Amino acid sequence: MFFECSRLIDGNQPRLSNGITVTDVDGDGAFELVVTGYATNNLILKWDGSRLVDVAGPLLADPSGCAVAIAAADVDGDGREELYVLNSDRASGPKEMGDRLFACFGKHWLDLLAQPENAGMANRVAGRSVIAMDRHGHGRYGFVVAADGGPFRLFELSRRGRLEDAAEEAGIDLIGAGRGLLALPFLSDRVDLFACNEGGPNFLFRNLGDGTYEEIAEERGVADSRFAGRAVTAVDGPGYGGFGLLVGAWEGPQRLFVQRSGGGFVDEADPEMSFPGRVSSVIAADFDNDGYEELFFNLHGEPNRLFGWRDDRWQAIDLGDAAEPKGLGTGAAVADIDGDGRLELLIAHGNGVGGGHGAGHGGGHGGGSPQPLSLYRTAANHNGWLRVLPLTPYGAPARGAVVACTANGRRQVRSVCAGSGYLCQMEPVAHFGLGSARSVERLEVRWPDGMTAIVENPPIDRLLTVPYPPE
Ligand SMILES: [Ca+2]
Ligand SMILES: [Ca+2]
Ligand SMILES: [Ca+2]
Ligand SMILES: [Ca+2]
Repeated sequence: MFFECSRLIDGNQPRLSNGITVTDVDGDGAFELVVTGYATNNLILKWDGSRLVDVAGPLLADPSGCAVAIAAADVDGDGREELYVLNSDRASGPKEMGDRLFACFGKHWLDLLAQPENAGMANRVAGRSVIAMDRHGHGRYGFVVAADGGPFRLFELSRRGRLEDAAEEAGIDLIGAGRGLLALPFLSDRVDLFACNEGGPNFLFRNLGDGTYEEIAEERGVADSRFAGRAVTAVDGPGYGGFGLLVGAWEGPQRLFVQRSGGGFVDEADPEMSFPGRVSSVIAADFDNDGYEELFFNLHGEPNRLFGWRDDRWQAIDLGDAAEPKGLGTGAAVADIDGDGRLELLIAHGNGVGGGHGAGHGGGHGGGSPQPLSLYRTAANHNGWLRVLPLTPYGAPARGAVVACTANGRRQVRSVCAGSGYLCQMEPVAHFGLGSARSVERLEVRWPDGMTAIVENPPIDRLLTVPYPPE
C-alpha cells in the first residue's frame, strides 16, 4: 500500500519524537504538521510545494521540553487554533515540568500556562494524552488531559479569560492510568469521550446534553478491566450502527468494538486482528480512496499492521514500505500534505518516557533510541475523493463535527479529528474516498451543538470548506 518518501522531510535527523498534530500554525490557511520532541525540539513541518521544512521558532520549538502529546483547538474563539503540549518528565505520578498552552495573538505566540493570571493551573501530574473537546458545542474548546496517577483534567478558558479546570464540573475527574483518548458524538448527539486506561478499566463518558458526563464503560461493554489499552480511534465499518472503536493494546489483544442497536459494544476483532503486539497507535483512514477505511496499527519494534475491508471482511493487507519492522513507533498521523487528494502517513519514533515504552519504565533525559521520522504515500489511482472541512462559528476547524457522505447510494461517516490514536491528532478534515463513483448525492455535516447543514450534489475531487450556518 505505501511507498516511503521520507526524503521529502528536510533535515530529518534521528530524534525522540512522540505526538503529532495537524493544524494551521502560521495562519496562512494551509495545515502544518507539528511533531513533539522528547528532550529535543518540537518541529513545525510546513509544505513548501516540494518538501516539508521546519519553521518552528524558539518558543514553540521548546527544546528543553519533554513533550509527549499534543493537540490543537480554538480555545478562545478567535478562529485560530491554540496548541496544548503535554510534557512528562516522569512516567507516572508527580512531575516537575509543566505543560504548555501556546496561543497566537497576531503574529506573536505566548504560553498561556506561563502567564501570571494562570498561576496555579500548571499540570504537575505525569500524563500521556491530550485531546480537544467542545463539550457544550459552542465552538470554544477545552483540552482533556489524561493523567497517570491523578484525576483527568479539563482545561477551559473562563469568561474572564483565565484558564480553569472544569473536569470536576464535567464529571470526568476520575483517576486512572490514562492513555489514548477519543472525543466525538458516538453515544449521544453531543461530544462524548472514551479513555483507555492501561491495566485498569477504560472510561466511557456519555455527554448528558449539558456538558456534563456519566461514566458507562461497564454497562456498554468496553470497560475491559485487565486490558492494556493504549490507543483508540473511531471506525466507520460497513453495516455498523454508529462509530466503532478500534483499541490498540500494549502487549495485549487488540479490540474492534462495534456498536449494536441498544448502544452496547461487541468486540469483533478476529484472531488475526486481535493478535497481541506492542501497539503504540492506531489510525482508521481511507488511504487508497476506494470508499472503505483501512485500519493501521503502528507497533513499537515489530512490523506494523494494516487491515482493509476486502470481500466483506477485514483482511490483513500488505503495507509495503510502511511495515518498518525495526521502527520504534510512538505516534502517527494522516494528512493530505501535497493536496493531491490522497492521504500521506507520518510516523514518529523514539523511546522517551511517555512514548512507546510500557508503563512505569521511564528513562528520563538522554535515554531512548532516537530514529528519524518516516513519511509514506500511496500509488496514484482513478478513485474519486472529497475532503470536507467544517468550521466553527468562529472560523476554526470544527473538531468533533461529524460528516456523512452519500455516493452511489452508500453512506460513509467520518468525524473531524479532535484527537485519536495515541498522543496525536489527525488533520481536521473528513476525508472520503469515492471509489468509482463520479458524483456525490449528498453531504450532511453535524456540528458538536447538533446544528446541521446539507450540501446536495457537491463537486468532487476537492477540499470543500463548510462554514457554520448563519442564524
Ligand atoms: Ca499554515
Ligand atoms: Ca484561538
Ligand atoms: Ca480504502
Ligand atoms: Ca497527498
